[in-house]
Amino acid sequence: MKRGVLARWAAHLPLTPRTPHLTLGEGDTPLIAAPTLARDIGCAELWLKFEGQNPTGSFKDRGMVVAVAKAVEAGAHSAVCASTGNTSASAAAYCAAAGVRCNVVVPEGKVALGKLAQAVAHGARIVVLRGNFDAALSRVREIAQRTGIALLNSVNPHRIEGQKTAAFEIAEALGEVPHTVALPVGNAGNISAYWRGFCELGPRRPVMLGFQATGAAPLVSGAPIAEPETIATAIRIGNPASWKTAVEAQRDSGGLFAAVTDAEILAAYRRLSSEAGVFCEPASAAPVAGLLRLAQEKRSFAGQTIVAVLTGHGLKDPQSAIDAAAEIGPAIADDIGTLEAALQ
Ligand code: AN7
Repeated sequence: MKRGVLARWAAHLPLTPRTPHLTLGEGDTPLIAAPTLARDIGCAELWLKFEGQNPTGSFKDRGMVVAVAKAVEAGAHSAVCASTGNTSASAAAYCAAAGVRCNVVVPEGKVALGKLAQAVAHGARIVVLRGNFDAALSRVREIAQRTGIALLNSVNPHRIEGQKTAAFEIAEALGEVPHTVALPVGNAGNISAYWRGFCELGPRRPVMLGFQATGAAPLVSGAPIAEPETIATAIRIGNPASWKTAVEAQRDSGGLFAAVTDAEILAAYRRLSSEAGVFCEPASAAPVAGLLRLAQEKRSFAGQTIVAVLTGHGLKDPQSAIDAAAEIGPAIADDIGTLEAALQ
């Protein structure tokens, strides 16, 4: 079978004979069953679309492979993005593979360690900005416009084109379109991309549910948030660039935006890893937290097939996992009796 988003979905992507055949093996991520969560949500089936299994550990790879390939096709030698972490890790990896210089601008102090490690490892130039993601994005948009350097954020339409392929995979794997799709929403590119994918597939479309963190929920309040705050640093975004298309997805699908607290996100994060065996990063637990909340508020999902999109891998943010767990005890003596007692 053909590997990678460009090869598999060529007919649905804006490729030409001059587009390089770039791939790191992205896409084809699994749908994983989560029966205990499905029971509590009250649906027939809950499937976790685990995008953490992409090459750099997040959904960004689907769009990045298209954006970087198109940038190379257009003759770019360098690229830039603003990022809460995953975009920079993905951009750095695909630029490395394509021989493009990568520059990433990240908000000070709010990027999970694994993501920063990836950007460093792949040789990106990292600029730390005294400001949040929204400030970083507005600066790099201006720089890209002024200099012509390739912009790799999801305001680049090729990113959305690549990310829509996840919708194709879901429909293919289930043999039908699910009733409901739930996603975490930050800059709102991904929910826009899924909606585009489902619209291209045909008239049967899912209800789109977008979940934000309470401290960073502009799509819920209806106005930008100047100082977004959440433990889910990936979605610590106050003024989503794809606001308009995200609202269209919500409205045209009969869906909704809702906010979940950091405590609800962490509870869902722990249940996903300890009950479903799927280790995602905190932001990715937001849709599961949201579905559990809606079920508690008596919204009925009876008989439904639901897909929750788990956007990034838990290893991206090991500190959150350690902080969320019971304390690990001190080292014990290397002695069989002591060990046996410790394991009782
Ligand atoms: C794990 O990397 O914005 O609503 O700069 O990393 O399409 O922005 C990350 C976003 C959800 C939100 N889950 O997706 C970045 C960045 C994870 C993420 C989102 C992000 P969008």
